[in-house]
Amino acid sequence: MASRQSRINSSSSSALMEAPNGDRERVLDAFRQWGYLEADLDPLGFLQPVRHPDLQIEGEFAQEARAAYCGTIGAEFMHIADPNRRRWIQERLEGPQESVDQQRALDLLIRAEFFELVLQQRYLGTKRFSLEGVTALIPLVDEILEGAGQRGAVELVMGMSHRGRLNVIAHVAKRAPEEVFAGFEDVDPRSVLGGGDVKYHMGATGEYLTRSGAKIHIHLVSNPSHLEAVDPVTVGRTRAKQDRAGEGGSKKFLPLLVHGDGAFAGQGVFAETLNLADIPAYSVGGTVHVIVNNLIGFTTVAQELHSSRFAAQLARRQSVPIFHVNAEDVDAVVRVGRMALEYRYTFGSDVVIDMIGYRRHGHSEVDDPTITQPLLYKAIAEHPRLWEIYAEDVGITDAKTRADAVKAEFEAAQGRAKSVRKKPVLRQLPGYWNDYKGGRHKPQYEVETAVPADELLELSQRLTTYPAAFHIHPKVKKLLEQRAEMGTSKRPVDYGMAEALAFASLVKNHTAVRLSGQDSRRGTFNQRHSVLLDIENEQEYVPLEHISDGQAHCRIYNSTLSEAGVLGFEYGYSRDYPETLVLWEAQFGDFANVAQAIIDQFIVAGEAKWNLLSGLVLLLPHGYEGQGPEHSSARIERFLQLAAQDNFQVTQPSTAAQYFHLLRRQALRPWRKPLVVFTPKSMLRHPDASSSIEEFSSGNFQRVRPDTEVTDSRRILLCTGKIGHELRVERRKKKINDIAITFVEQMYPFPEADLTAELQRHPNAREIVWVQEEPANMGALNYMLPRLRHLAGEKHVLSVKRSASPSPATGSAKAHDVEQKALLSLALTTNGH
Ligand SMILES: Cc1ncc(C[n+]2csc(CCOP(=O)(O)OP(=O)(O)O)c2C)c(N)n1
Ligand SMILES: [Mg+2]
Repeated sequence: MASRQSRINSSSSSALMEAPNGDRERVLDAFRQWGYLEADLDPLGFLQPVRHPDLQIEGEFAQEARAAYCGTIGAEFMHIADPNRRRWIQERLEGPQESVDQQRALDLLIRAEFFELVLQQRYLGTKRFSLEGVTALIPLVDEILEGAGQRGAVELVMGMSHRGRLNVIAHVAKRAPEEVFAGFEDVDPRSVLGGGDVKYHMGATGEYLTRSGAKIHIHLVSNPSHLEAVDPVTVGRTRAKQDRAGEGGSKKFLPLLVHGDGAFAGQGVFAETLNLADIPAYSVGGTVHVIVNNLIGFTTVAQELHSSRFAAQLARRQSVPIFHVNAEDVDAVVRVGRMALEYRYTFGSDVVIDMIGYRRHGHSEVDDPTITQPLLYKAIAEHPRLWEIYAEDVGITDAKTRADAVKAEFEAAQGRAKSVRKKPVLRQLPGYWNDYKGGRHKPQYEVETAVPADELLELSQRLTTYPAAFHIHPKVKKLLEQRAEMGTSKRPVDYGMAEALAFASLVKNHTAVRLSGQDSRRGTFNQRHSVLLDIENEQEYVPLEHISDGQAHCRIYNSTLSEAGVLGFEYGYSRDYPETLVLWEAQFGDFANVAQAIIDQFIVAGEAKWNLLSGLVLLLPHGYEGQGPEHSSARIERFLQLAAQDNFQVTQPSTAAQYFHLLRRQALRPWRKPLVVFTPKSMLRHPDASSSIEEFSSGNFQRVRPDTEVTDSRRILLCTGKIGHELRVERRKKKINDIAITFVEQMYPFPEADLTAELQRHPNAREIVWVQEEPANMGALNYMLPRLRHLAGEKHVLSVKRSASPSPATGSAKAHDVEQKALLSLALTTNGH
C-alpha cells in the first residue's frame, strides 16, 4: 500500500520506486498514459524527455513498460475512450516487434538522400525544400502503401506542402527523376505568362508498385503555398472518388496528408478538416496524417509554435491516436507506418504519425539558419546522414557501393533533364466560352433548361407528398400545401420551391446533387425544408430522394460550423465528381471570407495555375436589410476583382425562375466553371421575386433581365439583386414611367451583348445609372463603371450608392432605413452623381 502511494505521489522525488509484483497492469497503464513523455524521440537530443512523476518506478514490470513506451516510439492513445482500440494499440506496442525489410528501407533512404544531394550540387542556390533530416518519410510511405495494397487500395490521394515534395514526386508518385530535374531548368516563359505554378506546388500522378506486387495509383494533389489549405481539398477529392466507386470505396481510396509541424499546430483549416473525420457527410473512412516534424517552422522553434509539447497534440481533441517516432530509428518508423495503416483500415479512423527529425538546411536552401539557430545548426553540420547511420545500425556493408550507383543514376538523369520536353501549360482548356464573348454568335454551350409543364406538375407533387402515416409539423404541412399550389399555378413559385424543382428535375434525369452548408437542410431562412421530420419519432423523409425510380441521389447536409474546411472539401468533391451538381452554402454570404484562401487559391485560380476545373456552386446570401455589418454583404466586389479569363461566373438571379434556370444551366452544361450565386434573404418569398410556373416551362437564364414595363425611358437604372425590386416598387408608387430598371443577373462574364441590346431598346435615354446598396468602395460599382462607359456611347454614366465606408453596413436598422430611402429617392428623382 505504501509503495503504491509513493508511486502515485512521487512528484517531489526523482528516486525510482520499486513496483511490487502483481502490479504489472498498473505499471503498464502508467506508461501507456505518460510513456511518450519519456520517449527518445529527437535524433539530435534537443527535445529532452520529460520525467513524469507517475513513471518513476523500477522493477521488472517498469523495465518492460519502459521498453514498450519510452523507446523511439511514443504513443498517445489513452484519450481514446473505446477499450478495444486502446487494447489493439497496446497489443502492438507491448507485443513482439515485427520484422522490417531493411534492405529495401536502406535503398529508399539512399535514393531519398542522393536525390537531394544531386539537386544541391547541380542547382545550388535554388529552392527545393529538401527532405534531408526526415528522409525516413520515403520508407514510411512505402510501408503505408504496402499495407494499403494488401487491403485492396487502388489509389493514394495525397496532400502535402513544400517540404520534401519533389522527393515524393520522384519516389512516391514515381515520376522520372529527369522530369523533376527538368523543373529546375529554364522554361520558355511564353508558355507560362501569368499562369502555371512553381514546381513544388504542382500536382503529380503515377503508379506505385508495392513490395508484394500491388499497383497503387498515386494522386498528389496540387497545392498552394497556403499551408494546410490543401487538407480539406484532399479529403473532399478522396470522398468523391470513394462515392463514385460505391461499395468499398473507402477501402479503395486512401487519403494521406503530410503536414509540417508548425502548420499542423497553427493553421485552423487543419483543425476544421480533422473535425470532419467522423461525420457521415464528410467521412472518408480515416485519413492517415504524417507530420514531417523538424521541430522548426521557418526560423521559429517549437516552443514558439505551439503551447503543447508536441505539435501533434491538437489531434487529441478526437479519438485519434498519435504515434510519435524518432525519424532516425527507421525500423521504428516503418513499424509505426504499418500500425497506423492497419489502425485506419481496422477502425475507419484518422491516425497521426508524428515523425521527429530535423531540417539539414535552412527553411529553403537559400536561407542561412545559422543566424537564428547557431547551436542547432552546428549540431546538424556534425551529424551523419541517415543512410549511413542506418547502414551501420543494421549491418549492411555494401551501402556505400549502392549509394555510389544511385548517385551516378541521378547525375545521369540530371544530364538528360535539359532535353526533357516540358508539358505545355494550357492557359485555357478549349471550347468553354467559344463564340460567347461579344455575342456575335449564339453561345455554343447554352443548354435547354426549361422543363415541360406536365413534368413540373409531377415533380411538384412528388416534392409535396409524404407517407400517409408521417406526422408532419403543422408549419411544414402548410409550406408543402403552398408549394403544391405553386405547382398547379394557383400561387407564384418562390425561391425555395424553384430550387427544389431544379434539384428534383436534375436527380430525376440522373444528375446527382450534393449541397452542404450550415443549417442547410432546413435553410437558414426557413426556405428549404429539404428534410421532413416526423414530429413523433424524428424519422426523416426526404422528398427529393423520392422523385422517381432509378433517380440520382440528392444529398443535402448540415455542415460543421466551418467555412474554409467545408468549402475546401466541397471544392475537392466537385473536382473529382464533375457529373454531380455540388453546392456549398454560406449561412450569410458575409462569412464566406473566412474561406478566402479556398476561394482565391483554388476556386478562382485553380484552372490558371493547374488546369483544374470545377463546377462548384457557392450560394451566398446577400442583401442590405438592416441586419448590421456582418449580415449584409457577401462582398460582390471581391469576387469581381478575382474575375479574369472566364475563370468563373458571378451572378445574382432576381427571380425564382432565374435561379431555377441558372442551377440547371450549371449542371447541364457539358463543361465546368465555378459559379457564385448571390442569393436572397428577405426576397425569398417576396411576390416580385416569385415567378409563374410558365417561366419554368419556357425560357432560360437571362444574363440581363430587361425592363419590359417601360418602353421609352429617359434614364436607365442598372442594378443587381434586391435593390432592383425596391426601385420597381418605388417607381410604381411614384407613378414614374420614364425610368427603366434593368437587372444585371450575370455580372461575370460580363454580358456585353445582352446589355447592348437592352440599351438599344431605350434609344432616348440620356443617362445610365448604376444603382447599388453597397458603399462606393464595395459592390459591383468599380467593376461596372468602366464597362458601362464603354457601352454607353453618348449617354452619361452615373451612379447611386452608399458613401464609401470601411464597414459594409450600419449597425442600426433605423439608420439603414434612412439610407435605403435616400438611395431609392436619389436613383429615381435626381441626376445621380
Ligand atoms: C498560411 C501560410 N502562412 C505562412 C506561410 C509562410 N511559410 C511558409 S513555410 C513556413 C514554415 C512552415 O513550417 P512547418 O509547417 O513546420 O514546415 P517546414 O517548412 O518546417 O517543413 C511559413 C511560415 C505559408 N506558406 N502559408
Ligand atoms: Mg517544421
